[in-house]
Amino acid sequence: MRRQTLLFAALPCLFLAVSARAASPVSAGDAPNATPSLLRELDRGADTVPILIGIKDGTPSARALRASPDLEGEPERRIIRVAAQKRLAEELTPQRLAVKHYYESFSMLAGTATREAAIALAGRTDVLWVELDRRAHLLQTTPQNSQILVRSDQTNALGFRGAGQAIAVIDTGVDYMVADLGGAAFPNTKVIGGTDIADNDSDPMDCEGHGSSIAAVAAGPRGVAPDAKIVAIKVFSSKDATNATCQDTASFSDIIAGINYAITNKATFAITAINISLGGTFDDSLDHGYCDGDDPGSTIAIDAATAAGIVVVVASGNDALTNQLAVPSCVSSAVSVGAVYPESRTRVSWSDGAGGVLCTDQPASPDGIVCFSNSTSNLSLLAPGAFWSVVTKGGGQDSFSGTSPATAAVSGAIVLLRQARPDLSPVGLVGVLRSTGKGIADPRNGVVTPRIDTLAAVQLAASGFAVSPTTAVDIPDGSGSATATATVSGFTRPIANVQVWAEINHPAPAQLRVTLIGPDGTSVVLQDQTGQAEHPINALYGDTNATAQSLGAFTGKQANGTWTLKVEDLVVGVTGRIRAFAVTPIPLAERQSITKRTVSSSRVPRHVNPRP
Ligand SMILES: [Ca+2]
Ligand SMILES: [Ca+2]
Repeated sequence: MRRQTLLFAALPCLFLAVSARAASPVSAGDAPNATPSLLRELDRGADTVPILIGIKDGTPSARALRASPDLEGEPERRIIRVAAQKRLAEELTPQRLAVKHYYESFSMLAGTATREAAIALAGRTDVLWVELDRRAHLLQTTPQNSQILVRSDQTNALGFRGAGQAIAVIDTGVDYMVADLGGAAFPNTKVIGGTDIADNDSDPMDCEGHGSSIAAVAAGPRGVAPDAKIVAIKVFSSKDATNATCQDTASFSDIIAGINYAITNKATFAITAINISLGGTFDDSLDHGYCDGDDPGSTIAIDAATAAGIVVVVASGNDALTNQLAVPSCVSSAVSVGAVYPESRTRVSWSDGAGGVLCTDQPASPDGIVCFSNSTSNLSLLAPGAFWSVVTKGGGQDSFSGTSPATAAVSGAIVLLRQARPDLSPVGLVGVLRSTGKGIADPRNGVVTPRIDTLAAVQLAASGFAVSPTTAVDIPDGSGSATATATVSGFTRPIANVQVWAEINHPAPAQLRVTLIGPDGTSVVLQDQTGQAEHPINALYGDTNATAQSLGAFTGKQANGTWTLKVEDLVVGVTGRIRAFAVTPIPLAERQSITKRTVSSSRVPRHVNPRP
């Protein structure tokens, strides 16, 4: 059931686990027969519009003919209808109306009109109506449980579908001939670019199916960002010329070459995220925090991609480990992803890939962590990682499970959020997903990690989240302090509380004192010389992590201004750096405000609650 064979082995191996411009507004009076949707499109400033035109040609209406059918008269009506359509088209000339379809069976014409012609048509006495020729999306059946859990179906319905962005999938290739993934020769409308690094050719046809299913979870019609594009970067060698099977493993140098390709081609393909549902485990059972020192090659590559504005999303691995993540998901600048269930099952057992059972969940329930999902304190996010029903190589449907599809879901979520918040940096995008996610406790190790909620993420007000622009502040060893700052602006209400995301790559957090200082100088110690070696600080204080002193000191204060995270390393020997700092002010609840101020609800400023 789990795609285990290509998954984990020892470290050298890998697992697969409109443009708008100013235009004068158009009123219904200017274009009396225009439908509201066409008026809205014209108001947006469109130069040309695809339209359908209802024509009065003297023939009985479709409704009248349904009431009194007249089959004998139909050949004559066809001639009359098309003649009327052609007269109108000739009068307008192709410059003003480029005809797409004449319809002999309907009193209707389709084409693309200039703005001026569309308005003129909507005022003619021989035109019944003019409507916008809408674009149809593939009609989905009911959304699958994973989409419902992370609310990507609701997010998509708001128009956040990932248009204009691409996800680079570093994997086994992508079957671009499958209808859900473009259904045409490479490159096509879905798989817009890519390469085959492993076989050193330009054709990234999938040799396994894993990469195709990853692309489908991230950007397929039943995935998280159905309008996003895919850049297919193949890093597994095909065993034969027909790409029927892949080699079992890929090399890290090829994965790094894939990251290099994505950075080089970022602008060409508008790449927002790199998806790496691959990795290898450490060959020991020790606690491993961030592994920048263990894998400097991946670290340089992922740091560079992040600096170039690309979010690198990496699977945590499927080894049921509770004290380490797979390489390279353990790199501090990678966004590591673990798996939860999207639905209930009485009992689920997962294979170890060698004929045995790796682990069993009994029962499995929505938001329960899947027992194979690797976890430790530096895990970034959780997402659905079981029972994705998506297309695979060759076009069949697959039930796809693992931290691999969970990672693809996060790549899709990054793209949705980027569409809503083009202002956010890679770290900011991850920070919003973390701050708006639902905290899920891992019963195996007590680590609490946010499960993505795409709707809450896209609806978080810009004033309700501030992130530090710097992401690698060195902490002095043994004395002094390092600081990172985040500036809140436009937050109009007093705060009930504040939530802080702090990520500090340090091998011995017990050497650290971490303090939050508000805009007015109020300070609260978040963490004071506590923690465990090789368990770096990756905290959501005020949400999933407790604080040394109460955050209540900030209640009722104003949020606007500069917030400071101060980190002191009190013991000489080893040190580290601040990787991320963000502040999420939580407004006093509207109900409280109404009670206190007794104002009418319509006058209370509306805010999107960051934690609905
Ligand atoms: Ca190839
Ligand atoms: Ca130190």
